[in-house]
Amino acid sequence: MKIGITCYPGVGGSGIIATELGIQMAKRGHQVHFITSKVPFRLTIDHPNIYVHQTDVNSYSVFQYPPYDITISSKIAEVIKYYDLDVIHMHYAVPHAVCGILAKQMSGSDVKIVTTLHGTDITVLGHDMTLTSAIKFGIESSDITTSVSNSLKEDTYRLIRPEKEITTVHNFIDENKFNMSDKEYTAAKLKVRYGINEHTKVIMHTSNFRAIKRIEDIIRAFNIASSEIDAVLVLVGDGPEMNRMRHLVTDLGLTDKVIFAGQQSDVVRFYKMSDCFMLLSEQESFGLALLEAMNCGAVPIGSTAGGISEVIQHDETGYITDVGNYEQAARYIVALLSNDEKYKTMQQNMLNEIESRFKSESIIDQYEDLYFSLKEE
Ligand code: GMT
Repeated sequence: MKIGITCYPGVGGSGIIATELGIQMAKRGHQVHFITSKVPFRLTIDHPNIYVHQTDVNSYSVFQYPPYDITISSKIAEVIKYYDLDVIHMHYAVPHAVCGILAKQMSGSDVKIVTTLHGTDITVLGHDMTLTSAIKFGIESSDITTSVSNSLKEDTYRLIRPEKEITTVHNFIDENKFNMSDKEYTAAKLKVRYGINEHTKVIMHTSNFRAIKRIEDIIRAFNIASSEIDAVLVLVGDGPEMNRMRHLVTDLGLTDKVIFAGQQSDVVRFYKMSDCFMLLSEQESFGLALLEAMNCGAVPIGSTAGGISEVIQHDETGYITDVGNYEQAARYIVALLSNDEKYKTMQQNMLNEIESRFKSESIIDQYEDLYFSLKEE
């Protein structure tokens, strides 16, 4: 099939899923066209079935805002027409599903539209009444709408009330990249680089440092737990909360135990160095970083937000804490990292769970079946 993909190309789970799906579809013999404002950051392979169409958004001074949505719609329309695409897969209802619908009309083609909801479009923008109509329109006018978790699907029905079936297709990871191979060696090397002792436990978090990630809770939980266990906290990424978090770490007297590693292009090394991965967000449709970290052997502690409990089975493959309850999170850190036997059991359960529920091949099959079902219509 000929498939167009539009996503936000920067660092972020939705762009990663869109890119990885495109790569895997290309490997399965489909022709894949990325239509984006930049080359997606995880698109690091060169494959004859992959085409990248980049749009430049003009910012003429007469326009108050750069016309991203119209520009990308116009580009999608060109690609639909020129390559006679069968399907366009839009990541996010707003703006991309709406752009896809506009592009289809501009192109005059019968191209089918698949839209995947990733979270921010619903759980954050869904509360903004000025966008509700656009989100609903994007969902209802797509031929197929998918959601990355059951929780996000339920939130979408509750907040947007679309008259449309939504299919859950969970996120997945590239197991060739995120895995346990060379874990000990990679960890040892990176520990030396960061001055971390060989036997010190490593707790990690990575995100875009937005307030909804509640990194403060992670730092406060670590502060309590670190009085009982020998551990460091490694924070990877950057964003609006960075400054506040640096101050908090200083105020708590934790500068020797918290490492701000900043934005990293190769985050796998950090997952492999980690014993535990924390994601205590107040909203999280899925938490792709959890899955990446887990397959690299880091046992997770997550919050009850959104789809996190579809990824972690409490007390079996990790722990789940109530949003905001950092004291509870601290108890779980200690329970996990002070009992080697329990840790090993959980780690093994976690690896088995990913293999049985989130195997990339079976998730990609689900998307491919959806594409094929549209071709047969
Ligand atoms: O987590 C973010 O803030 C980034 C955001 C994005 O646009 O990439 O992530 C969303 O999509 C990911 C891929 O489906 C999910 O794993 C994240 O949970 C989701 N983020 C939120 O729901 C806040």
